[in-house]
Amino acid sequence: MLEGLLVKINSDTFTVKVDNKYYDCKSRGKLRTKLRPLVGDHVLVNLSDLVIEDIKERKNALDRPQVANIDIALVVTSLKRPDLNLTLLDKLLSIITINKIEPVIILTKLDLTPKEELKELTKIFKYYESIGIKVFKNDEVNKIKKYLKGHIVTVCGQTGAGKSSLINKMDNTLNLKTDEISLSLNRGKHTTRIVELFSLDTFYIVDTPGFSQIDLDKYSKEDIKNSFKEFKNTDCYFNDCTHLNNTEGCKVIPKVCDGTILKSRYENYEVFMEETKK
Ligand SMILES: Nc1nc2c(ncn2[C@@H]2O[C@H](COP(=O)(O)OP(=O)(O)O)[C@@H](O)[C@H]2O)c(=O)[nH]1
Ligand SMILES: [Mg+2]
Ligand SMILES: [Zn+2]
Repeated sequence: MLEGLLVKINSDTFTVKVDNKYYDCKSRGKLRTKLRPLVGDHVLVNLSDLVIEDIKERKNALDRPQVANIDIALVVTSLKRPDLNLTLLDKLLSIITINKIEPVIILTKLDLTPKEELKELTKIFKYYESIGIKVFKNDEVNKIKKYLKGHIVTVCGQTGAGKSSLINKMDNTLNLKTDEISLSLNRGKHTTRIVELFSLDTFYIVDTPGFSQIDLDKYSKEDIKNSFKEFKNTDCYFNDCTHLNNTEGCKVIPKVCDGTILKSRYENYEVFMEETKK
């Protein structure tokens, strides 16, 4: 048996890359009921009968898109059409962080944004950089590619944000469809979902149709709290402090008041804590 990387799933055909060759395989029925192989999985394949025999332990697994072992998630963030949505951005950053994936913000549609507005937005994104999140503009293709070297990457963000366009810019031989009809319009229709990791020169990337609604109810309040990394630097001494409702002695709330912590981040935190499971 050989180890390979599962790079594509089309219904029940699993394409596995072994030593730079691609094999279309089936998955063992027994294994499939236990754990369905995901794109990004390191699998053991039997090349004589083209069957996936086993899945190696995963570092992480996401629902949307259905992928495993992702190192970096590019949060493709449109400033206009669709307009910047800081709540969605913060929610994606939290979910990605909870899943032990590094989030990277990619800004799009700067060309559609008036100059004065861009100035204000620049301040906001400086804040994200200050809390340790990389921020690129979508025209910084070479810088982005350099940063992704050696990693398995996914994109996420709203439909129409410019995810497929970005991947096309990174490899113009891919020709991914852009401007696809919003997924919600297709609801009800049965469409085959293909998930594929594209192999670029030095990294792998998966495209997704995007989404605008995500639930936090499978995450705990503790998960959400820990995903706001900037709260950890405030030495709020109370380990069980929720940083909510003017908790006495809280070291986070004063930093929101004095502007050290971005107000919209804190407001989103309050919303997310309400949305998590009880
Ligand atoms: N003006 C402008 N249009 C963009 C930019 N990025 C993407 N688009 C356009 O936005 C639309 C949606 O892009 P697409 O890549 O399909 O978005 P996706 O749904 O996130 O994959 C397409 O018409 C793109 O040409 C950008 O930076 N500026
Ligand atoms: Mg797309
Ligand atoms: Zn606190």
